[in-house]
Amino acid sequence: MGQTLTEKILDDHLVEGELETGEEIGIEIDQVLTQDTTGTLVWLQFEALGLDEVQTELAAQYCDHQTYQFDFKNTDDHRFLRSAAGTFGAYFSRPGNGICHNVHKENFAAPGKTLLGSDSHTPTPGGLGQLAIGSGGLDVAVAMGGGAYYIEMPEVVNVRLEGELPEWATAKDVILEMLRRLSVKGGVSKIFEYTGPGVESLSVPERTTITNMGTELGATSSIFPTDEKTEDYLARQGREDEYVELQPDEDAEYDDQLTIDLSDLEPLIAEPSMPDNVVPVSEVEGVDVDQVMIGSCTNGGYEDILPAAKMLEDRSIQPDTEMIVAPGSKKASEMLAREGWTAEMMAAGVNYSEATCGACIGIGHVPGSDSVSLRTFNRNFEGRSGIEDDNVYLCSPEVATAAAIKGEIVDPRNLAEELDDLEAPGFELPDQYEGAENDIITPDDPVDDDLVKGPNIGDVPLKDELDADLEGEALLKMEDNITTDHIIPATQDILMYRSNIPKLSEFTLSRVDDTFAQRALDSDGGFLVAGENYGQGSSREHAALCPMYLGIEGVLAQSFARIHKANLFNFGLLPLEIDEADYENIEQGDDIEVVDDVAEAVRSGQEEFTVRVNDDWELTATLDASEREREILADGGKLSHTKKQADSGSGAPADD
Ligand code: MIC
Ligand code: SF4
Repeated sequence: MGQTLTEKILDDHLVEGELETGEEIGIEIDQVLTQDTTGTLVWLQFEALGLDEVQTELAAQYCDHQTYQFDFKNTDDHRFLRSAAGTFGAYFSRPGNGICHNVHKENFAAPGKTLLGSDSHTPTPGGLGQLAIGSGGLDVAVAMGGGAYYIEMPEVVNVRLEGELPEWATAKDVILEMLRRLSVKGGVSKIFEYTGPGVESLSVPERTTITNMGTELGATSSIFPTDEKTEDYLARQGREDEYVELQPDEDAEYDDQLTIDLSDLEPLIAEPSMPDNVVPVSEVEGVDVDQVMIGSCTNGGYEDILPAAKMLEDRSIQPDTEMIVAPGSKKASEMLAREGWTAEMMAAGVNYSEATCGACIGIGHVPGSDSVSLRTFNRNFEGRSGIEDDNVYLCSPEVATAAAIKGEIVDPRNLAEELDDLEAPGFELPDQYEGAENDIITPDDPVDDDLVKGPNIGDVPLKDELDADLEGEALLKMEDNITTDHIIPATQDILMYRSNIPKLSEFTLSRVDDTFAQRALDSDGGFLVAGENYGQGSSREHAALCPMYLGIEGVLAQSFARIHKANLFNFGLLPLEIDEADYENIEQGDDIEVVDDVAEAVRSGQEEFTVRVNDDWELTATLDASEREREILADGGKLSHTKKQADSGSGAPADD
């Protein structure tokens, strides 16, 4: 039987298990990436594991999320990260050089290689045939030390693309269409493999917009085959020697298939406040727009900003609409500046920013109260922009720019009719991607060779082994689709404590209930209760580590998002699945007791657990975990587990 492209790459990297859907597999990781807000924990854990040198072919540390350095704590984090990259042997991308996914795509992404990153949008280079997966930081630290990365073998879904995009429809509309059809839960435990005749009509940057935002489907990854377009793109990046031809076998068998006819697509938009609230732009025409932002790892590339700049040439944006352009990389920014496009945008009224994530997580350009913001980003979770009752829409650069020109949401096809000299802009790839040559420090020529830790950088807390008895209050009951932005928000006031867990923990779930952290600290243990898809969104392991620090023992949820569930295991929190009726019956404040000898039951492979509520009624909860995950959980998390293994001589840290 033929293999899918995903299976081919996994097969090449398989160190444990078999490629059977749902079975746990261990794979070798070729490249890792990390960034400034998850990276400090990655290196602190790398150090705590006793590791002293990067073992993967390549490791890259980016400084991209908080590059304005409003507080010395951010600057200290960046200095620590530079020192860790120098000490342990990673590339270091300086603050302001751009968003990890954009800079990685330009400099390092390579077809056929595996990439693990402590950021949920790590799958971006799937657009050039790399199998890239997002994870918690501890998994990255272990992989960087040479250990395998473990996942459940996902279903591989064939997304067959036919036809070609019509004018004004873009790659963003392809992924918005996927979200419209499948929802933010639709990709959990799946890898989307794009095939079919429509693939060749899409450039590599367009493909990476699709693979980037596959994360919003909850997917493990998304990937495209490679072809002349991939080879050409790598050549323009000066890396043609890294091209490898990769195609699925003709008789490859997929777990599922869907078809998108590109020629049927039209400009789409995700309404507030979930990326799957997708409707045609024409349905929401006329909504007044206060702010327009172009940027992020989804649509902040040279190829995304160029169409916007062309649309703005010799035009002005509306005086009551602000437009901000934040390029995804300094290279893109430098090229646009050299070609004169930055000046065109500025002349039109654009506020031009440095290359950073920034506003995507509410750092800078926070929308005004009761206002509408149109962004080319990937997430519009409520409050993520920095203000609670926000109205953030997600769309393509073309739709965003049309709104800035008109001052209201408008289908760009209608605007083109109205303005008669507005044409669908399109874009050409540059002959050579050039610029920002001074912004990557290589491991061969590091700046520092010793760790530099500022006063805000603390140790990573450890948890004790799992107890036999688990009992406590249901401290918080939450609804469906709770994001890691709810659990630990990433706005500047909170983000600056990412390396200081005791302080950061004070903000745990504050966006849901600001009394939670103190109540958790005051109680002796306790549980969280949630609906479907608990922990979707960001990969931040702080969303498991902080509840652990506060003494939370476990989470009872209808279902979990993939990365967050792995993080719960990594920090020793019991993730139990419950059904909808039991979820409805549990009240916040109820007394929860897991009846069995929990430590023993977890180790022995028990799947069903009896949970007694208020000493009054019982429910059955399920633990879906591999043998390896059970051992990690019982040992109090992956750090304790790995140390224990090393101490007992049953394996070096990297063997985990
Ligand atoms: C995000 O988009 O939410 C982030 C900020 O990039 C996170 C990482 C983090 O929380 O630091 C992600 O996507 O994993
Ligand atoms: Fe940065 Fe936003 Fe991309 Fe996350 S989603 S990496 S915050 S640009």
